[in-house]
Amino acid sequence: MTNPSKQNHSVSRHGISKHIVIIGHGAIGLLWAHSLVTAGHQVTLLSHRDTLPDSRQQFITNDGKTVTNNLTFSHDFPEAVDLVLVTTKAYQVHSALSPHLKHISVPIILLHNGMGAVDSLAIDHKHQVVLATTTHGALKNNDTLTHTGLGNTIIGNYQNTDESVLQQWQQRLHHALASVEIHSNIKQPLLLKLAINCVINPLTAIHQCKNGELLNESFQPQIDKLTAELQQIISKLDDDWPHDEISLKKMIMAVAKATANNYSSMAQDVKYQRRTEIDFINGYLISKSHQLGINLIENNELVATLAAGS
Ligand code: KPL
Repeated sequence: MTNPSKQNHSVSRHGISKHIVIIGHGAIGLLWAHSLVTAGHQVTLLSHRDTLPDSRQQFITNDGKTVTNNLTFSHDFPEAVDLVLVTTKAYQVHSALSPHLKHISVPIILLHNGMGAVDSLAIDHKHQVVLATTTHGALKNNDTLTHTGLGNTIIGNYQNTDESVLQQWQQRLHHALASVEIHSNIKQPLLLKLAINCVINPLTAIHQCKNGELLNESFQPQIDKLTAELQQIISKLDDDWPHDEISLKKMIMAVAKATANNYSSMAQDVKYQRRTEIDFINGYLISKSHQLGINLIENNELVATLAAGS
């Protein structure tokens, strides 16, 4: 896709301006779009909506400033692109990216909750694929995006991305929306986020409660059993998994505490009767458990309870 002759060589605050295509204009896609545009980059937000969103979009920064940015929404994949950032829901990654995949020769970053979406893509050895996870909080309301919580984004090579290329993107992305770090074994932070989501998301969705309510004593026996199962399977999926049951539970409860006033994405999906990402969260580990001959009783029960309620 990169066509050097057509590249925009204007200078951003931190070097040459790049053209980034963002697929998925939910809260996290818009957060990156506003942040990258503010840092001087060119951004195209790919949309499949019949009516494209208004280009005038409000951005309320984490320190409370309101900025209006002109964002470019398009139905068509542009030419002369330097990076593709995919921020759709996990179950949309395949349909959103597949039509463009064969034309893309620049790095693709997949940033979504859950795991396994990359397995459904027809990527070949030429594709440079980076996986990412973030803890930033953002809320989308009509044409206003509020950056509700500062966080951290971790990126790592999944296939074929040179270390130097990864480092250049880490720096550009970090300047736009700090912090961004590289992890040499991206599977590890993804599995940790997955474990956190396997507990917080379905429980808050079933009970329609805020994340912080999971700190209540009444939830602890179920969270303990879930954590034991998660530890059992994840330690088999990553040879260098650094956690034990106790430290894993601490990490999960720390996120519940840090996001105590939030409704998880899954609690909101259930409330608004939208499809959830359960297949890519607990469902991902359940499918791995079949391959490994492990029975994830608690996780299966959560999935069944959610399905029964929908
Ligand atoms: O990622 C999240 C989600 O809601 O999907 C957590 C970490 C649970 C924060 O709400």
